[in-house]
Amino acid sequence: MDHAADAHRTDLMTITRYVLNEQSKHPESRGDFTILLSHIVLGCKFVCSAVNKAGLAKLIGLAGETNVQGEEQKKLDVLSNEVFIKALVSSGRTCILVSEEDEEATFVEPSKRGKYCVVFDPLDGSSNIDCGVSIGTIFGIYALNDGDEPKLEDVLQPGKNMVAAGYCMYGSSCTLVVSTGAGVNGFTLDPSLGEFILTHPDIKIPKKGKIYSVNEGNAKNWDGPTAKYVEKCKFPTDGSSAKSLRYIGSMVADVHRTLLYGGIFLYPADKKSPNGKLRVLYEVFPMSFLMEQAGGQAFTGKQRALDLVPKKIHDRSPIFLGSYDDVEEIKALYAAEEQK
Ligand code: FDP
Repeated sequence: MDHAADAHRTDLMTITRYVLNEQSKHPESRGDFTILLSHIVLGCKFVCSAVNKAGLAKLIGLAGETNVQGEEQKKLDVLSNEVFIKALVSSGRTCILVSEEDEEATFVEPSKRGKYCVVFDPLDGSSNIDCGVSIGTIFGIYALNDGDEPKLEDVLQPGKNMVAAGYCMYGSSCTLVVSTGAGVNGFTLDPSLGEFILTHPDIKIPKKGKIYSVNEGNAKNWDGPTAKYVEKCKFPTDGSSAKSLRYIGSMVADVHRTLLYGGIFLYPADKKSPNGKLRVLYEVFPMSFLMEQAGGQAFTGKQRALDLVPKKIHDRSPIFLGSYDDVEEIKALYAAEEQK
């Protein structure tokens, strides 16, 4: 009998235990972040359960549709947004919330305010909901100085100022990947316990990968460096093997695979969408934060993604993120283009 392995199996590192351990390294900490994270975890569990039951419960459908009982049905992304807004407000630790679902930022009423600003996409990859493909929640967190009056500029900050970021993927298992700026850890929901267990400690992305991930249907509208890069992935001229193409079309799933297996995920600019498609605050920043924390890079075609300063809460940006060496290649192509 392998006693060491057995001890490991019975000594579970739950996300709460992990965060409390981390908290104890900062004696000045009042536990506010731990409380905030536990409310995010609750939101993830709720959405995971709703996503799993979606087919059965007929939660899928258009918002405003009625079911056979004549009750109004909520579309999963609308439901997920409500769940997260309520979980975040009730934590008593947030002051500004920016959601992909809401045009305006939510300012939490003073009696329920805390110092954290949370930017999030409650259910990313929504075009995949109806066919049961992996989807996810993405979040990033900024912190105000104690006593500061919250204002919109507090969330219009570069991604490098985030204090934490993460995503939860609702796939064949429910996986929560988080960074508080000291590496990246992955937790998998054990449905029988209702707890996220540390399954992927200290995730490091391979320095170079064998996969590229992009919507090639947009190729005719790409700029020179993107077109050249994808061509090199398929027809390498340095004697290396061609890369494999994997594209789910659900950012959380594509980024999760990239983080674990290495390679590059790109949603570049094109003639039709000069700023790309993905949103800076709650897609580009959290994923770039995680990539850098895992040893990879994230680039916009012009600069380090985390240096961007968003002007509006729903701004978009092109993004190339993944293994360090793969992103170096695309950076070199853009640098060469600039020289011309
Ligand atoms: P979706 O439109 O399904 O919500 O930004 C949202 C997103 O999905 C990302 O999750 C995904 O990476 C991207 O859009 C897919 O876009 P394309 O369909 O244009 O490839």
